[in-house]
Amino acid sequence: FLKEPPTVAVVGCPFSGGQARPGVDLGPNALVEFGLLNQIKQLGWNVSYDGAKPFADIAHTRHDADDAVDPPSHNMKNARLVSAVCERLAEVVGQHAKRGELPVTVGGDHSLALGSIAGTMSKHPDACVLWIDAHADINTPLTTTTGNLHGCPVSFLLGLDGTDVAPFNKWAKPCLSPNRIVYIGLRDVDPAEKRILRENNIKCFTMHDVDKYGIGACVQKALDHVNPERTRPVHLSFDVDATDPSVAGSTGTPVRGGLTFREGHYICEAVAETGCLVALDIMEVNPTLGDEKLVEQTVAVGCSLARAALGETLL
Ligand code: 6HN
Ligand code: MN
Ligand code: MN
Ligand code: MN
Repeated sequence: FLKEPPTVAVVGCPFSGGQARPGVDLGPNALVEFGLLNQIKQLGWNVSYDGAKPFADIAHTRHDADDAVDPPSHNMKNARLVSAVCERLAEVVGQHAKRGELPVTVGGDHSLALGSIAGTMSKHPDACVLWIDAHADINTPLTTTTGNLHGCPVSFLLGLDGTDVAPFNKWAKPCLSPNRIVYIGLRDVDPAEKRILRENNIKCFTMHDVDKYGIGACVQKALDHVNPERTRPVHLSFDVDATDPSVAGSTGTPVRGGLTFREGHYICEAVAETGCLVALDIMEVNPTLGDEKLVEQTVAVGCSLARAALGETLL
């Protein structure tokens, strides 16, 4: 799916408007300062990076958007801001993909995956999505109880009831079908999300399944579901809160009982082995949460998950 020589386009997205806690916008710079670009180069990729860009002209890209500038609509907070950033991110990711590059979107909060996946789909309409997360992020504007759009991107990608609303419907067309997305790591799913997952027959490997079958079987079954012949392009969207808070605790919505360090990396390694990866997201690293040691550990895990997905092997 990619062009030779292979290029990774790191897309830094310093955005926190999809949730309430400041600091997740500092994620991209923290990973880059930790050496992400050189680490990817050392795996044999060409690397391009344009710096961490706000991706929208709208007055501010902070979490504390002014309700007068961006009034809540349908209970969604910062909807105009999130929509504008994701629309632009979709264009940028789509442009990189069309050049035969592999976009690695570094967040920033997980609302950004609406943009990154829309961008992937503009080049690879047959792509499938692996969503690695403690959360399902499939609330709609009608079901969200927090109003935080990082809990909603999947519903827009699928075009679920209630997502055909301004400002998103100006640009965000449904581009993914429910049988082309699979979850691993779930353990904090809202009641309405459980209903949506059930009604749409969406395949999920919760932490219960990881415990029961082991991560190896879960990843194999997940890939068999969305990509049975291993011929479809894969977009891997990794929310670092999928891992246990003891692994990557500097994140806004940590949930105990998560993936171990190895389980998280195994998922990335197994996706790399398929040779089908066309895009990667590393999301929700917040370098302002937790003590210095926890922050460094979380940033390091963000980088090593990316390396594993991009082909780093243990031997
Ligand atoms: N994330 N289900 C909750 C909500 O606000 O809708 C939590 C979402 C978390 C989102 O971690 O990317
Ligand atoms: Mn606000
Ligand atoms: Mn998420
Ligand atoms: Mn999450």
